[in-house]
Amino acid sequence: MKIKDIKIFVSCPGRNFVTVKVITEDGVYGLGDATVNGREMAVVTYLEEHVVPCLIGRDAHDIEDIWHYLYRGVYWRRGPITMAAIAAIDMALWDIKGKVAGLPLYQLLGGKSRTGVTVYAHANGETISDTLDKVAECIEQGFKVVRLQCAVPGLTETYGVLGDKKDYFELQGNRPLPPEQTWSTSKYFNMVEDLFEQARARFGYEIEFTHDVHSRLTPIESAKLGKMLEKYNLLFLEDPSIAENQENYKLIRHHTTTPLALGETYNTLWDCKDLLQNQLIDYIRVAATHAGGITAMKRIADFASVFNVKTAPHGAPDLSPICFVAHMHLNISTPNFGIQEYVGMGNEETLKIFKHEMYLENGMIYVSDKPGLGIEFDEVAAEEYVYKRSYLPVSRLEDGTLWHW
Ligand code: GCO
Ligand code: MG
Repeated sequence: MKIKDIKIFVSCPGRNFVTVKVITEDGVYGLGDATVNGREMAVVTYLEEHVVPCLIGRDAHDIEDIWHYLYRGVYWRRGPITMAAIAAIDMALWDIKGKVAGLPLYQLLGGKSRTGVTVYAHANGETISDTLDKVAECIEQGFKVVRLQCAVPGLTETYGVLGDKKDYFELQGNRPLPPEQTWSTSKYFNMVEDLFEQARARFGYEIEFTHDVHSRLTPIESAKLGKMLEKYNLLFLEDPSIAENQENYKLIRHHTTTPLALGETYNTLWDCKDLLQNQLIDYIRVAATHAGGITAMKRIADFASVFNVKTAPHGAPDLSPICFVAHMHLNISTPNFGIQEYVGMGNEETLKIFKHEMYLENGMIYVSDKPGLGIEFDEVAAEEYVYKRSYLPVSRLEDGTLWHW
C-alpha cells in the first residue's frame, strides 16, 4: 500500500485548521489534524517541504517505522511544529489501516474499555452568578462534570471569558496580531474561592467541577490555591503553574491533595516523564495533534497507567474535529482514560467541512463504527473558508511585565 500523494489543506470555518490527507496507490486515503493555534503556516511548510517528499512511495502500513523515521530519523526532534506534522501523518495512517481492516480505529487499539466517553463541559461567566447560571445549563443538558471559569473583577479582560472572547476561544479568527491582556494574581485570589464556595452551596457535591488556571501562578501560589480549594472537592485543578521545570510540581504536590491536571501543550512523553513517574499529577492532558499522534498518545497513556495517572485529553476548539475523533477512539479503548474536555462538535461551518457521526447523550460521547477514524473532509466546502492569520492574546502583569500563558 504505497503512499502516492499527500495533500495539505488550510481552512478557516471560524478557526484555522490544517488538515492532512494521505492517499495510497490503491485509492484508500486517511485524514489527520496538524493544527497548531497561531502557528498554522509553520506546520504547513514543515510538512510540504520536509515531510511529504520523504514519504512518497513508502508503505502506508508501516506506522511505527514512519513515526520513527520522522522523529528519530531527523536531527531536530520534538517541538510543536515537528510533532504536529508527525501527528497528522500518524492519524492518517491509522485511518487508512482501519479502512483497510474494515474496523473502527478503537478496535485496532484493543477494543472498548467502556461504553461511552465521559466529557466535561465549560461554564464561562462574567460574574460568579453568571458562571453558576451556565453551570445550571450544563447540568440541565446532562453533563456530570463542568469546568468553571469566571472573569476576574478589576481586570478589563479575562481569557476565555471577557472581551472579544465572549464568543468562545477566538471563533472569529480575527486577531491578525496578538492582543494584550492584563493578569493580577491577587485580584484572581480575591475571586476564586468565592466561585467554588457559591458553586458548592448552589449545586451540592454530586456534580464534579474542574478549573483551569492557564499557568498564571508561581508554584507556591499554586500550592496555596490547591490547599484553599480542597474543601470544594475539584475533580482536578488544571495548569496552575508552568512545568518546564517538572520538579516545581513536587512543591505543589507536597502541600495539597487537590488533584492536578497538566499537559495540553506538551509534545512528547519527555515533557511529562518526571511528572508521571514521580506521581506529581493525576491527569495527563496531552492532545493527539500536539503530542505526536495516536501512536504517541498510546505510549504516553500506557506509561501514565503505571503511575496511576489517567488521561484527560485537551478538547479546546483549536483542535480540529479530526483530532477530536482520534481522541474518542483512544478514550474508548484506553484502560486508564479519565475524562475528555468538550466544547461542542464545532460551529455550522466547521460541520459542513468535517462530517462525522459522533453524538453526545447525557454527558457522554459515542463514536461510530465506521472503519478507520470515521470522519470525512469536504475539500470543496473547505475552499470557501480561507485562512486568516489569528493569534492568542499575550498576558502582562499590571506593571507591564510579560507573564506566563
Ligand atoms: C483548555 C485550554 C484552552 C487554551 C486554548 C489555546 O483547557 O481548553 O487551556 O483554554 O487556552 O486551547 O488555544
Ligand atoms: Mg487548559
